[in-house]
Amino acid sequence: MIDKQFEKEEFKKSVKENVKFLYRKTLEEATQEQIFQAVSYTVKDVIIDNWLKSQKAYEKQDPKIVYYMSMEFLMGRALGNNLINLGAYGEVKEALEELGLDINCIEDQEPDPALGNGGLGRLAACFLDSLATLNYCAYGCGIRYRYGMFKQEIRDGYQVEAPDNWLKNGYPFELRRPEYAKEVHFGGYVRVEWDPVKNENKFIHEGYQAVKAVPYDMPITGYNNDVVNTLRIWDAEPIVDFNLDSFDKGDYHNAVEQENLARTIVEVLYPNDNHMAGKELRLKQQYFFVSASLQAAIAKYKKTHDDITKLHEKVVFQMNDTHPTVAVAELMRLLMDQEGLGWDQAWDITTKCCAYTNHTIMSEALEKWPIELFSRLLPRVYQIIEEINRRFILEIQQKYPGNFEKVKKMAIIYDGQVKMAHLAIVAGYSVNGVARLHTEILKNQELKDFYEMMPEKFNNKTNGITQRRFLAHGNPLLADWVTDKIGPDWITDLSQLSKLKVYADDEKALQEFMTIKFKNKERLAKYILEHNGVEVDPHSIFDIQVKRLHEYKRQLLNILHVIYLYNQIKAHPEMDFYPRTFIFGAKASAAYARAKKIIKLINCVADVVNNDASINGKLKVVFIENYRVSNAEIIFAAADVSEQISTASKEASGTGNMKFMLNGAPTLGTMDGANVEIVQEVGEENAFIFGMSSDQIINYENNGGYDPDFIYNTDPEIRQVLMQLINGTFSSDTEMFRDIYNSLLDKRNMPRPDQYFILGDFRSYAEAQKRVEEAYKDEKRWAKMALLNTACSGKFTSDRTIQEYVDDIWHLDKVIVKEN
Ligand code: GL9
Repeated sequence: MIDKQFEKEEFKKSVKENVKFLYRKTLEEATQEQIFQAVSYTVKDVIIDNWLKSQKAYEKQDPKIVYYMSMEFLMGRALGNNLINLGAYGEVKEALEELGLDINCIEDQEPDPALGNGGLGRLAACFLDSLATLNYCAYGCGIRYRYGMFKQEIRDGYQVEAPDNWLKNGYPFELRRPEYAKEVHFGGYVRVEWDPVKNENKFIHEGYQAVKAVPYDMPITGYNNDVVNTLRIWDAEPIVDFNLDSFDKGDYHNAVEQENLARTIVEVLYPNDNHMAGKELRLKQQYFFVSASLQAAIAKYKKTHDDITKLHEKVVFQMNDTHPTVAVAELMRLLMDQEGLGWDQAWDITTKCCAYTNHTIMSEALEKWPIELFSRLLPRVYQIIEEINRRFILEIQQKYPGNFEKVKKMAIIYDGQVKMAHLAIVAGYSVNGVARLHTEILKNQELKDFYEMMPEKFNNKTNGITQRRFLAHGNPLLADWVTDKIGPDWITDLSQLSKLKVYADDEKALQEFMTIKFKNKERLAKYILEHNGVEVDPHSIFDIQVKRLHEYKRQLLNILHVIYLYNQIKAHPEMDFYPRTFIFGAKASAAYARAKKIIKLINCVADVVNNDASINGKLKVVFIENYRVSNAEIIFAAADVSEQISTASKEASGTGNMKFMLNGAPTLGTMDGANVEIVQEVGEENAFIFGMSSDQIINYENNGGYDPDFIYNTDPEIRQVLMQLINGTFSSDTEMFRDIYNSLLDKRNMPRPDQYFILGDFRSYAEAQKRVEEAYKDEKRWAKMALLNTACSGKFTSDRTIQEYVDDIWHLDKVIVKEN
């Protein structure tokens, strides 16, 4: 099963040779970073053989290809994951040990490629892993940002952003492919010319600025099947020849601008989560990678097929949120202006090739571009969108004669803006949400009009996560235990985990399970001590909330509850209280002032609580700096409680919730996103559910009647907690948290005070937390709950999600690469 290249002796030899070849050093002289590079090159060698083999198999079998178009791929480190999927992790670990090296230290040398913000980008990464593992031919298409998600430092309790220069030492797992470079054009104007031969107008784009898109390919290894797919991310380079040319022509200004465009376009990932910044450069990024990816896909298709009108038989473009939906118009442009098709034919193909996934109902995330900006930047593409819009409005009027409200609500271009979601729904043949509840809300609320007009397009695909990274790699102790109990098939068939249910009352098994949890808690405690300088007790309950910082995710509810507990312990020192460690990890968007203040609040509360000797260490608060994929793996493995406490209806799915569950942490959560399905799988008695339902929340939002002020005035304990935000308890500057306080109570808040119903859910949350404590005190009961969470998490593998996409949307063919 293990590839020959991973014979230990050969592997060791190869690493030594690479160190010599790359750095002219012996192993003893090389730094850990250099050894990481050498090890990675050895692994890449093996991967490249499989990559070539996969390519050959694809050429021979000619399968349909999915292009997963995404502005974000939050890949995390590649070395360990590749070793897992090659079935060589154990072998390599031993080989390195024999060389006197620790595989964990070597893995730690790798930069954590963070070309994504959060759930949406990580989902894309999990999908690529599952596609390769399930033997499907797939390309990820994205951007090779010079700087990924910023590094977060906490200074004096504040978030400080530092650039993430992930390419500084060179990235061993990427391959530059200049032979596949494409040109992308911006600005200029469209000249219309009569074509007397074809008897129709020709549209000629002129006076534009051009950028060269150069692809870098990263290998995506499947699990133990020799499949290697490709993540193709595009870099921008100036077009040198054109430059000199225009310089000769005296067009110096334009030449410089073009250089600048190439330099700035892929410079940095926008660090926004569920929020649209509306910056011109962002639209440039979108068009840049979409145009290059589509050109490459068409060129690849044409190499082996001569009928472009059958493109949809071999190609599907999945648009990850609205970010790449300009693809619809760009594909029309390429089919008409480059391939010479007429409108109707081009539209027929486009609407059979494009599908759209919606990832949020947060209104501030909806992408809308001013027509002034759009038409200036992409004049020909804008023209095409105008025509798509004109034809769509005719359809609306035909279906709903005289109903101008419908046109107003559904048009693609309205109020001087291009609405990208509308474009995606009109042109896409599939529109999916990412959890059952989310899809229902789309159908019945947010996208109701579209659902009524085209119900056949709408479908649900509940998100999933890859167990290869989040169990096999992140939690080796539990992975080995599971394999010991039920065999190794769970690695590619997570439904196997249900076989663990027979151990739910087996005391020995429960003990083993909790011993592993304890060891993982010790591992995290060590990490926290090393990185935060805080000592935490692995015997305490590890209660963890890690995710992007956003008001709707309600980290504020969590920390206000911590303050409430602190008050309780201080007021009743004799009170029975099980020691608890509240762990947070979250990046706030650099421009999201209130989110950053909440980070400061968490750290200020931590300062007070952690240093108050009078509470005997019963309560600890830790903010883990720079939460990212690599430390997430350690964090999930160590969790006792999974905090999933978003305002019901707001979290489209969540995927962290699934990673906690897989690792044996019960959910403390609202009936939101995929939590609903988690509870269905594990049973309500093995989760801690609280808070208002999405119906209640939506009802308040539509009809009013929510009054946080009343709660504040009638619940003295809540009132005390809120007063402490502004009376100097956690900061000598009493104005420090005024904005947070006001956000909950000030009537001038739009659309209303306490927009996310924190006070409304507070009591219910506190009561659920009490139930957590009671359950945890009963060791056997808790162990059973924890084990059942792992045992019931089979549904939430991204393998299941991908198979559903394949069956219902993509219709891909399986490809065999590994001969037996
Ligand atoms: C998100 C949703 O907020 C999550 O609930 C969902 O699990 C993921 C994946 O479907 O998508 N939508 C969204 O805009 N983000 C999500 O995480 N944010 C980013 O990561 C940019």
